[in-house]
Amino acid sequence: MLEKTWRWFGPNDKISLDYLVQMGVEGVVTALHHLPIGVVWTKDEINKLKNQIEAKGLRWSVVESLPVSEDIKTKGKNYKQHIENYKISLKNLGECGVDTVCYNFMPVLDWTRTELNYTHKGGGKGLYFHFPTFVAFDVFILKRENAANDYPAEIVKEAEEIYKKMSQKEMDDLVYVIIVLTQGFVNGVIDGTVKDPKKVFLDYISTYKNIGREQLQQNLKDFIDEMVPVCEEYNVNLCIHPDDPPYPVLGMPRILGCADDIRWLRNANKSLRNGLTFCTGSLSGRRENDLPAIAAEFADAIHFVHLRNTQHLSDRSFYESGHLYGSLDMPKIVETLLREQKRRIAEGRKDIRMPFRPDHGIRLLTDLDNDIYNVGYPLIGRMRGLCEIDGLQHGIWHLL
Ligand code: DNO
Repeated sequence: MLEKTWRWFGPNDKISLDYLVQMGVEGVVTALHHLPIGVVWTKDEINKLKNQIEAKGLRWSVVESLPVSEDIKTKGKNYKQHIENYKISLKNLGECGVDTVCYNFMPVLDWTRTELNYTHKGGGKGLYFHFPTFVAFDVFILKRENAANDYPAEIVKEAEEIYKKMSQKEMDDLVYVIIVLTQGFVNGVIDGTVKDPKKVFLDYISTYKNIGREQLQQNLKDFIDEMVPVCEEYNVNLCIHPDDPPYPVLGMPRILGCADDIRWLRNANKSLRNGLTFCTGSLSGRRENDLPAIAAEFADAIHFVHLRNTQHLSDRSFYESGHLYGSLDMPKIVETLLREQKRRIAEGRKDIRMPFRPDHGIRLLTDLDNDIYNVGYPLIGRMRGLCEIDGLQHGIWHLL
């Protein structure tokens, strides 16, 4: 069965490793969160964290993330240095026995949501992406040049209505949610202390002025081609996280959002080290994506799994609907992954753990009492997801 993992944000996380043990977690998903993007992860630092995890009888299952700097994505001024540093970090991780490394190649922003307190039945609260509100942010609040041309006229109109009704505080909050709050703890480029986040953000966006889809693909391919030989030598599996949402935003390209994109990725470098984080929630942002089919087609290159469900709404809007229930066929997805695991076992492959983590969670019960958890990562809501998926996988495994 898929290894049960949990995203843990390091020693300052309010959810302790002891809690993880109580919940039946097997593997920890974490990173050296205290280090700035682009520096070398030394063996000392890696082992310090690894020893803490192992002292509790857990395994450091996946690195999420070893962040790829903007200079690597854009081939900026520190490109060469950052590529070298990334290689050394991979080598060090491999030598310390940490063999699965997640990263993403999204320009400037990592994941994007417009609201953090979408209210569910009975008062649980979760994350929401309201497309017209995002357009209002882009066109009317950020005022990115020519942004309106990127959207259908009726959506821009709806966005304008939303904007006109917003107070200054609501606008500031939206900026903070999109640029800072959902980013900081996952290695965002803009920290909460900058005076004018909108201005800094627009400056970052402008670095992509001359980088279209093909150029970004080329930069990703160059990055992968540099890393794969190191991964082969030190036994590390790289797994790119899909774009969330999985289409271009804010005038910048996004290149990992659908089956065609993943086909491109796998063809760009055929080594299995060039693998995928199969994130159901991210890929579900394009409703035409057939998640079980994507899982089946790329099964052999899936090194890490994020499971959560989504409820599609009109246009491109959606809310996060927990783990089992929603628009996605979670049993079918889990069945596909378990079949792949059986296949790997039969083939004698070594990478049979196939770690999954319950991705995000609705804030439930005591999660609502305070704001001590990172956005999207509450205790009870995620534990519910862990249990639901684990029950599901036990049932399916029994029947396979
Ligand atoms: C959000 C996460 C992402 C993810 C990175 C991986 O909740 O899924 O921030 O960790 O994109 O590099």
